[in-house]
Amino acid sequence: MVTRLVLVLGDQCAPDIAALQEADKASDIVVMAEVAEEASYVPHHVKKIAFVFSVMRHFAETLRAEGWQVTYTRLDDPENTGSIDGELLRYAARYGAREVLATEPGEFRLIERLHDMPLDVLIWEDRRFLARHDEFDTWAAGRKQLRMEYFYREMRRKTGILMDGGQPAGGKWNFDHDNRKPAPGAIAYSGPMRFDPDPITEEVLQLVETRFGNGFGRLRPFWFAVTPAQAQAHLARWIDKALPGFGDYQDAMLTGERFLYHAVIGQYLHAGLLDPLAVCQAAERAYRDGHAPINAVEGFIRQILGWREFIRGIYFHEGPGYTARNALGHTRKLPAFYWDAETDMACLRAAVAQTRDEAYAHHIQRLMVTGNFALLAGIDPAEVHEWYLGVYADACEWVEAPNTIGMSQFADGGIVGSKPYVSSGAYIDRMSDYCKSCAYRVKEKTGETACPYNLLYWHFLDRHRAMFEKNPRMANMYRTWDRMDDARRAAVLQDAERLLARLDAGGRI
Ligand code: FAD
Ligand code: DLZ
Ligand code: SF4
Repeated sequence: MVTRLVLVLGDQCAPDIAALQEADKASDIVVMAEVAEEASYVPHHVKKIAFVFSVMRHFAETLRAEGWQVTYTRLDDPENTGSIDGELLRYAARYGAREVLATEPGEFRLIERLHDMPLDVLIWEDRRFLARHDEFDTWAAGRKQLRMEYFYREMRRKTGILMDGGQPAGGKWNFDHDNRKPAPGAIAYSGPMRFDPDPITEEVLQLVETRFGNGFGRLRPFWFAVTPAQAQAHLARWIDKALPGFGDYQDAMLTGERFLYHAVIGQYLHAGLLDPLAVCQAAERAYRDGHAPINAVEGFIRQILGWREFIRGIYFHEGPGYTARNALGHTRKLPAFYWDAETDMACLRAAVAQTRDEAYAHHIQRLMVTGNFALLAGIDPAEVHEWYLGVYADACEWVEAPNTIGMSQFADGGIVGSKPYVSSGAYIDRMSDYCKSCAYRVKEKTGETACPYNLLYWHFLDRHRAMFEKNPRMANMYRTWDRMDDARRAAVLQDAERLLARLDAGGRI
């Protein structure tokens, strides 16, 4: 029998991944490889690297126990060629293989690399997603604007999730209106389930300490789930303890409460430890059993069935050039405080510090704190993209890029969002307790101690007037700006310029 190689990447550790479904256990050889290129093409958080390697090592053990032949390259293997294609070529030569079975990687960089190989590489679409590429493309064809809400309804109909005889459960498709409560006084959930490293993980942690000790982030305590059973236990506990509170406080931010009621499951879904449909079904059961209200359950399911699938559709629909887009022509360098949290802005300090410690920040921190500041300050979206792709444990390009380039930085010119997500400090003040402990004053609109978001907000609107003033969703903002007297407008712009000059000079902000 001819031996074929079966490639399983670090974010494809699911037992039913397409390439394994297509392979023959009796004759094919599974290739898994920890390689320097994947671990360093962006400055990954050390917890993320450890998570990927530990999940891979556990999955290789599972496959072996199921009777697969697995060749597993460790990062410190002296023969390691350092790249996925290098490892495939090495094993092809060793086993006399000509053919590689692969599941489509979640990044064009790697897809192109596989296509360029001097081997026959058969690539199957990743079947873990609920919408196939052709389904998304058919849905998108002929639409002037692609909006998540309509795509989400298709996904609800297709899966039957939260449907009652063709109608949406609870009588509405979307309960987002009920989900915008500001930060509560206290949180009745202690955060994600934490797992002590087992011997496999401990070995990985030591390797990461040795090889990436100077990398971004805190490695220990390392608490992520690294097996399907652990991820399942975490999910079950979250549904029990936190799902009922998810909807109400989805957009809230609280100092010292890094997770609030969020599920913290992105990395588990993407790696293959959790199945998205099963997660939605488990959440739906909590609603049907009366354990969680509809606004929480619908809000959560919309994130997975709606946003996650829609965002992936956009990535593959838009194609390889997407990450280079820069519709607003922003060129400023990413400030150093995105790496070291050395800033007097309490909101940014909290978001970056928890990113450094946990490789996690929730959606509103990513969108309205770190993302909002980068957009207002005119940071080069390619630098912003590289940062987000590196620092979060759940960052894979197919999901990170449309969120960063599109939703957060408006660098795609309005494909993901119909208007830029920009706000002054008032939004952060309403949704968090950060402003209370900040060196800046959120109520001040000009001057040395005025909140930087306030200054940069008007600067952004003013410098991009030609692009946005005709946008009906932004008309109010321009009306407010135009109603200010000339002297005040000039003072705001001058203070904003001064702030940006300080930023460019590397001064503390
Ligand atoms: P929850 O709030 O509990 O939601 C549950 C799940 O829904 C998430 O795990 C995720 O799988 C899905 N989901 C929610 N929002 C989105 C969304 N906007 N797009 C796609 N899926 C979503 N998400 C990533 O998975 N990887 C990324 O690299 C990533 N980068 C982002 C960058 C920026 C600038 C922004 C604004 C958002 C980004 N997101 C990314 C989306 C979102 O912030 C995260 O999915 C979420 O914070 C993960 O935390 P959670 O599991 O606690 O999410
Ligand atoms: C993220 C990541 C890292 C850090 N390391 C590896 C690795 O050593 N081997 C591997 O197969 N995959 C790794 N990954 C995940 C890949 O980068 C990911 O498959 C692609 O970026 C496509 O999403
Ligand atoms: Fe952030 Fe401005 Fe509030 Fe300070 S005052 S925490 S910079 S929003």
